[in-house]
Amino acid sequence: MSVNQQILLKSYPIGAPTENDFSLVETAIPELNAGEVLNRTIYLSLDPYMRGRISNRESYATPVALGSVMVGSTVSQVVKSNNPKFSEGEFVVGSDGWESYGIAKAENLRKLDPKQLPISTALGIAGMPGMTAYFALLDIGKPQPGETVVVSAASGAVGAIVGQIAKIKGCRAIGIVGSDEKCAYVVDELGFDACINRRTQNLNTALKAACPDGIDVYVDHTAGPILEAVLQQINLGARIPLVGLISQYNAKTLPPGPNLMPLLIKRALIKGFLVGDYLGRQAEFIHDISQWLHAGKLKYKEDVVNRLENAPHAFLGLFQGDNFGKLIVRVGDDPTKN
Ligand code: NAP
Ligand code: FER
Repeated sequence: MSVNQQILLKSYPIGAPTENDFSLVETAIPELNAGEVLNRTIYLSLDPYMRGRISNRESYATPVALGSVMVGSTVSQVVKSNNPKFSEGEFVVGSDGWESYGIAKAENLRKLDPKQLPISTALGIAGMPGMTAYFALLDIGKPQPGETVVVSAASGAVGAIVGQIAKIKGCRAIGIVGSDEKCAYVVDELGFDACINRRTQNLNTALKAACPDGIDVYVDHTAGPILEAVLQQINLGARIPLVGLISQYNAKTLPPGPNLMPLLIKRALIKGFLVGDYLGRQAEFIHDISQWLHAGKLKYKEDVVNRLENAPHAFLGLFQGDNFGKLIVRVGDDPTKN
C-alpha cells in the first residue's frame, strides 16, 4: 500500500487527444493532515466533460494544470481517517481523480451504503450523470404525458436515463445512437419507443418516421448535425435542454452552427444546463432515482474497464462511441462484490 499510481496530464491536445497526452507515474502516498481522509480508489468515472478540462479553450471550468493528476469522480474505501466523520472501511464518493489512492477533505466526500445501491452507481445512475438526466429533462424539458421526447447519445450514461424517465412520465421516447446494437438495447431493454442509428440512417427521414407528431422535448448531448435535423421537426413551444456538445469537443476549429430559425418560428426554448446548479436539490434526485431503481422501473448499464493504466485509452473511446453504457475504470478490488 506504499505506492500511489497516478495519471498526469502531459500536454493540452489540439483536436482529438491521444494516449501520449497522459503519463502514468508512481509516487509515495503523502502523510495525512489533520481532518483529512486517505481513500483507496475502487472505481474512477470517465466522462466527456474531461475533454474540456484538458483544453486551453475558455470554458465554464479551469483546466487541469500540466503535470497534475487528472480530475475525476471516484468511489473509494477509506483506509485511514483523521476525521471523526469517516472510519476505516467505509465507502465514499468523491473527486480524488485518476489515481489509486487519494487524500480528501471530509466536506468533499459523501458516504455510500452498499446495502442501498451498488457503490459504482454513485458515478452513474445515482450520481452526476443521473442527476443531469433527471433535472435537464424534468426541470427544463418539462415533459407532459403523450409528448415526444428525443435524446441523443441515448444508450450512454445520461441518455439512457433521460429516455427511461420520459417513459415513466408517460411520454414517447426516441433515442439516437451510433450503432444497431445500441439501438436494440435502448428499445428492447430500456423500453424506448424507437431508435435511430446516426451513422447509417438519414436523420431527417428517420426522425419524421419515428416522430409522426413532431418533437416536444429534445435533450441535446451532441449539437452538430443531430441538433440540426431535430430542429426541423420541433413542435410549437418545444423545449431543448442543451446538455452537451460532444460532436465538437475534439474539433480543431468550431464548425458552422445549425440553422436556428425553427427555434424562432416554433417559439421553442433552448436552455443551457450545468448539473452543478442543481447540487442543492440532490436529495430530491436521490429519493426518486432510488425509488424507481428499487421498483424495477429503471435499468442501467456500466461499461467497466480494468486497471488505471487503461484509463487514457478508454477515455479517448468516449468520442468515438466505443463505450456502451456508463464508462468506469475498476482501479482496485470492490469488496462489496466478493
Ligand atoms: P456517454 O453518452 O456515456 O458517452 C458519450 C457518447 O457520445 C458516445 O458513446 C457516443 O454515443 C456519443 N458520441 C461521441 N461522439 C459523438 C459525435 N461526434 N456525434 C454524436 N454522438 C457522439 O456520455 P455521458 O456521460 O452520458 O454524456 C453525454 C453528454 O452529456 C456529453 O455531451 C456530456 O458532455 C454531457 N453532460 C453534460 C452535463 C452538464 O451538466 N451540462 C453533465 C453530464 C453530461 P453513440 O455511439 O451512441 O453516438
Ligand atoms: C459534462 C459534465 C458536467 C458537462 C458539463 C458538466 C458540458 C457541468 C458541471 C458543472 O455543473 O460544473 O459533461 O459538459
